[in-house]
Amino acid sequence: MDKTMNMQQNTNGVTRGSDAFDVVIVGSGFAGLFMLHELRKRGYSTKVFEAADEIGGTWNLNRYPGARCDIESMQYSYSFSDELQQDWHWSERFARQPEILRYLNHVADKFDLNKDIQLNTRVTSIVYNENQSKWTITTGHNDRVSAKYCVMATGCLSVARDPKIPGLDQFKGNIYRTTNWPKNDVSFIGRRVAVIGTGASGVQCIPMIAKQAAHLYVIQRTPNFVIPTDNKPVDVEYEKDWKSNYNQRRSQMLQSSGGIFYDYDDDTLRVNMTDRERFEIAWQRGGLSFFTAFKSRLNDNTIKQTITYLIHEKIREIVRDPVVAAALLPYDHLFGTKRPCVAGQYYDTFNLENVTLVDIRHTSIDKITEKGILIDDKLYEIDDLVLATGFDAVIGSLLNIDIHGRSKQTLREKWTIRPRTLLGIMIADFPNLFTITGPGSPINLSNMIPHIEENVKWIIKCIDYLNTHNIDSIEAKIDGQNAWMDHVDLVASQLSYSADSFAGNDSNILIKPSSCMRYAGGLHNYLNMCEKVTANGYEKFFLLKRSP
Ligand code: N01
Repeated sequence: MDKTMNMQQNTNGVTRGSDAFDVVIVGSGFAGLFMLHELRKRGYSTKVFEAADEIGGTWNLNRYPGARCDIESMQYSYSFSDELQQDWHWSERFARQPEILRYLNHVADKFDLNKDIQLNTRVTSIVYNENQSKWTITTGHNDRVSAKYCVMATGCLSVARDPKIPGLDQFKGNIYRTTNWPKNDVSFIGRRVAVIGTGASGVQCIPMIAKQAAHLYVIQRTPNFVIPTDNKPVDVEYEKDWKSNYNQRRSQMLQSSGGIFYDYDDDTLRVNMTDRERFEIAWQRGGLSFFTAFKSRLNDNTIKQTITYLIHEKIREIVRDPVVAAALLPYDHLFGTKRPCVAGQYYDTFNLENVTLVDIRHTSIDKITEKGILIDDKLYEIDDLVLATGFDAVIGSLLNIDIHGRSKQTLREKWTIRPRTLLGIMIADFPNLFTITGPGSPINLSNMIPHIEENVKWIIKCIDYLNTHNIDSIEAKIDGQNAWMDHVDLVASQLSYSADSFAGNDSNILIKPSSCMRYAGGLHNYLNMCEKVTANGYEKFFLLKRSP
């Protein structure tokens, strides 16, 4: 239904009315919620569309057993409200998915955000009207609204990727996806289960499923480095310490490469410590702060080789069967050239009698049958199949929407060869459309929450600037965008980051980015560059003045 618009000018000179908004936000995860909060605080009329039946984005959908954040809870949280960070109590050092979702619901309630969020509504198209400098947003219910600005808070990890394995639809048992786990409890007690995929999600659910299943087959194509967690309940002293030093630590996080505060690094560890001693301390402490024990040398391939060697040694120590241990050793990349996984008890799981590792690096799954998985003529009979095969990451959620920019060009056409943005925030030919943690930003190479918060602040500052300077639209310049993506590639190659380590290389990704999608030079450097662009009056962007 095409609704009649009832428009008027607000004090910012922006059109608004019952179906016309200053800003439409797509998505209600960490990014969408904070964006809404900040826009409303400044008086911009804002509407959020959310496809799911609950807020929370990735943290709503990824309910698989063992789902947990690999950044410490005190740091994987909003910094914008001191009252919020003082009041909220995290129960575990690394929060589980249900607690993170409770936190997001608490934030939405506390700041009265729900009233501007429309759930169960998928945005299907977003079309730019050049004459009016406005976007028309259409939903799956055929609602149509307009907005001066669009903010894509669609998340990097929201579109599931099913593997293209013949016969998947023939399987008669249950199929579960880590990317979209059912809300009801799933029991694997007494069941024969297979998990396909050993990425960040797979390695977290495997130890949990192994505790219940009669037998678990782990189908592994590429082994990853899996760092343990020193997860434990948050104790009173630790919490008190964080809550009394939050401001200082949050700003230290922004000055770090990973957006993480660490209370130890290679400077604070003993100077004459051997690499093995450093490694042992880091391994015991676990989590992503593992990196910091070698912080100042991580650009050096020798230390990457040393850490790789020491982790291999650890795996051989933990896993009793030498053949299984050998199959679990990452072989195609050095430590530090791909985001490592974090999970408790991962390698120990392969000592359990009821767990079988099926290594398919030299072969592939022939097909799925009614009864199970056929690999090299051997049928693994199962009752339940868990697909931990990941996401059409970063670009999937954007390309799923029919986005038409200037001259009716579609984003899909623009990104045929590779996704291109300026700073991961704006795209040439798509004026007034912002992407939070878009391709070309650090994405999950840093703590996502400070990254999201800083992107939101940049966008808010930009919209305020446009309004106070009577500017109608902002748009990335093509040469600025190309220069940014060249820089992203250069940094990735300097650090030996593999181009497709995140994008996935499965054949069902329609558009295969040929280069790195993430800025690997560190959150601190990225934010400095964003700040510089703003300070220089939005260099590398076109600013079009409003006609008198
Ligand atoms: O997905 P992935 P994910 N046959 O793409 C395998 C974040 N995250 O959901 O490597 C057999 O990493 C594939 O094998 P290969 C985190 O940012 C964070 O696990 O392509 N196997 C791989 O093993 C992460 O980067 C947290 O050879 C097939 C796996 O499936 C991102 O999410 C927790 C296959 C996919 O791994 C994505 O992680 C969870 C096939 N046909 C996730 N197709 C934390 O904060 C694919 N695979 C802790």
